[in-house]
Amino acid sequence: MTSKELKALGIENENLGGSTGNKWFAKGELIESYSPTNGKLIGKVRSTTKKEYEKVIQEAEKAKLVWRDIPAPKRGEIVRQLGEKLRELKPILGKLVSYEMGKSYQEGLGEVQEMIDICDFAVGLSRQLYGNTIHSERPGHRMYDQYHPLGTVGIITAFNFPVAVWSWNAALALVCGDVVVWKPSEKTPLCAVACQHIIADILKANKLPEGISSIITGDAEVGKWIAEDERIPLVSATGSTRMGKQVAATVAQRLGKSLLELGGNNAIIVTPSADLKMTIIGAVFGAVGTAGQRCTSTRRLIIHESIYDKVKKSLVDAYKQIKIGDPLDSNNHMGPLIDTAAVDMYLSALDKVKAEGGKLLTKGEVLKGKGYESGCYVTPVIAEVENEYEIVQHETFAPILYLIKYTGEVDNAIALQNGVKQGLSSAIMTNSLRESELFLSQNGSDCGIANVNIGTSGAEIGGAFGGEKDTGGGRESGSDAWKIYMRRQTNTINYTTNLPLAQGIKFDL
Ligand code: UN1
Repeated sequence: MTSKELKALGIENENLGGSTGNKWFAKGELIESYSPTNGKLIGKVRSTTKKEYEKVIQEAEKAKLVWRDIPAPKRGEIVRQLGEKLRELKPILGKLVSYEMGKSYQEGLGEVQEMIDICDFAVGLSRQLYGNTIHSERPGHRMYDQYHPLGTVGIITAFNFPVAVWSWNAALALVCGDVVVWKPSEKTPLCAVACQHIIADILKANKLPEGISSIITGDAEVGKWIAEDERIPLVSATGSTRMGKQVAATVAQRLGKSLLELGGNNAIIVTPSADLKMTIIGAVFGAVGTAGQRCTSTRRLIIHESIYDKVKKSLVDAYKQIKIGDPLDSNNHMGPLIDTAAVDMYLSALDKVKAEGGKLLTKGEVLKGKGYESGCYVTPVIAEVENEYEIVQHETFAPILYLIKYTGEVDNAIALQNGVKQGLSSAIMTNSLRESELFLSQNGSDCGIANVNIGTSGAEIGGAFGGEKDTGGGRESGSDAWKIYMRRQTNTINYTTNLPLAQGIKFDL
């Protein structure tokens, strides 16, 4: 990525981190961003100090009074402009995502497409923030519920979707009349700087207060300020279950709301009637796409014993075709892990698989030599395991795919699929209506996302996104996920000259 391309996204060698609108001021410690693709320094960002954080929140407090008073469809117009700008910048922003995070260029573009899609969704939504009307039990009374803006929404995001997750939250929050304060991952700060430049320019061009969109940069400590802050009624956090539990506990202490989108341990059930070609493509993309660093990545394949050996062989053959290298080179399927700490976690997970009795079907190693200088490239692994292994129960953010055999009916496979703490995404490959309906029923998958004849990753923004159990229970993006960004109010109006009481209570003076 050239410095000219970076400049077009507002990125300099050294960037002032935290900003409200286009005012960049953070002067804390330097965060250096290295590309996992080649180990080169891309740029530096200053982290936000506590004093600067205060300034951000004060700006947000001022801006929210103006923003909530602007009609929702007019707020939608601002989000429409954001979507337009993203369309224009898609090739270059997609490239930055790929370069700073390490996912393939195609997936970088796909991530920016998710941003565009959520903007389109939010624009339509800005005319559909509906409440219900309710028939009152009292004569001459009318009841309805309506949704009002919440105020300031804190957004904490992870490195693996360094731009899209912000947009899922920000696009909805903005049409809902909220202002947003974003703490991006310290591993991908430049993607955040680029997004903030885009939205800040739009706010400026429309003469809107800068505090409508802010970023604060830094580590978990900065995230904690958001979680503790009573001026932030909703905190949306994406990341590990460990992080989510800390955020949830802190936010709950002050009775704030949290929207949590945490770890997954996603499985595909492969039944005897599965279309094997579709299964292999879905499983391989799910397991090695984004180098296994999506929260929706396929981590487990639960395969019926009658087709187990066939599926295993096809997978091992497919893995031989996978080209690993610079994600910006379209010949490669898989790029690097985010950093060398992630590589260490991958290696330690493989040791644990072996120690617990698992068998690796492909070699798990760190690649060396030309093109692999960053030390972040690893080979994707297929391992035969038991579902109960401690390591299988754990989400490892790496391209490790576990094969688990099931016998008998599909109920056994569903029990294995549900037999983990996480509950994000799940899938079944089947041509049996009975199996498919059972999987989607109350006795089926316990996940927030349950798919039939597609893989576990690559959800569209139109549906609500999130999961149960250790995944945190939150829902982002489509369907009616917008409701969490607003406060609900029930209104009852009496248009008579009498005051009848509800429940038929008599109270005469
Ligand atoms: C994530 O990994 O945090 O379903 C989000 C998918 C993407 C989003 C993943 N639409 O894989």
